[in-house]
Amino acid sequence: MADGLRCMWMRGGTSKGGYFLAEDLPADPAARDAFLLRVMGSPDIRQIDGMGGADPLTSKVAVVKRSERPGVDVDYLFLQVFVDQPIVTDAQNCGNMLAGVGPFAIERGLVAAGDGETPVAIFMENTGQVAVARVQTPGGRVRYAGEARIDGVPGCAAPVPLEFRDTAGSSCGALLPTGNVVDVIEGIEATLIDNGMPCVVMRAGDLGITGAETPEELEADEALRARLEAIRLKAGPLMNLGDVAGKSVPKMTMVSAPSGGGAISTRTFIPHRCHKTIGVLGAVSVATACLLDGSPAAALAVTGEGTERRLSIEHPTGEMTIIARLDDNGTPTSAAILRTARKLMDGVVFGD
Ligand code: NQM
Repeated sequence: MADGLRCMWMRGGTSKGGYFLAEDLPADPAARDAFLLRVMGSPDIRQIDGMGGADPLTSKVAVVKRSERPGVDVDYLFLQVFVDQPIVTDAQNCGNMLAGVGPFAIERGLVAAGDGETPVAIFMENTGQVAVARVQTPGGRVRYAGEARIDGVPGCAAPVPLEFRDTAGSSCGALLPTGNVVDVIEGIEATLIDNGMPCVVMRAGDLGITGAETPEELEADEALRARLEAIRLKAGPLMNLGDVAGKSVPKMTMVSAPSGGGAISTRTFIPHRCHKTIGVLGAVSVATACLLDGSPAAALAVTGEGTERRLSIEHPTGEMTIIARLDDNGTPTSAAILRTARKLMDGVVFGD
């Protein structure tokens, strides 16, 4: 690998990282992970000797290959490269990096571009579900420039709408892995939920915060962080995730009443750093918790009526709107979200 490996660096939603074809990476997972740690410059809180941006949101990898599954174009494996520990984990999915997968697959010739818009059906290997991305391809080429805006990213770009189906129980086996809408852990009422991302959803007020604090203020609160980690380590086994000490799930979301006209306000630890926004599938899971009668989130949320709900999930730098469809029993059946992506670099990356 002294000559480096082919790689595209992209922003996907509010995340950023390396996109690789599976065939370009070592087939042996241990060799692959050692290479990716070197590429990112981990473990090191500054990632000074690598491409990582010293933040879990910019230390991410997408591995893509042509799919052999019927009706699916490509398979996408997400890998989180820890910043400060020598860990590469596939224990979570990432709906933000997902936004770059469709454009990347078209650029690498895995999917033929139509003239105008190209739907790309993506099997998410981490959780075993399919998402459909619609990529702008005027004249048969990916267009990154456009007029869509997402909070957490300056400026605007071409829209990449993503639609998720059947995300319930993606990693935990059931939407509510304990069978309960509310569990009490360390004295705190929580909804343990997985609608695409395992999340522990708690009232901010129960943890002694207002829910309006900045991520920096929350990260500086050592007592809060210790309490969240104690809850998380107990929630992991209850959520069928086993020992989560070295895993990036479950995410820890503290909710409060909306303050900007949305459905709910959130602050999320992912799980040790506080997210500047919120993860895509994390937002889908939190939105779903808001729709469950009797949950701590439902008591605070403004969720509207009908079988199609637009739930604006407020976060520290804006909001993320989830469009949820519900069946006649009020059970969410699909979720859609708008993202954007941008190609930043295409070349060769070194990990020796
Ligand atoms: O929840 C951060 C992100 C994510 C994951 C995280 C994500 C998702 O913002 O689908 O996108 O929670 O680790 O990229």
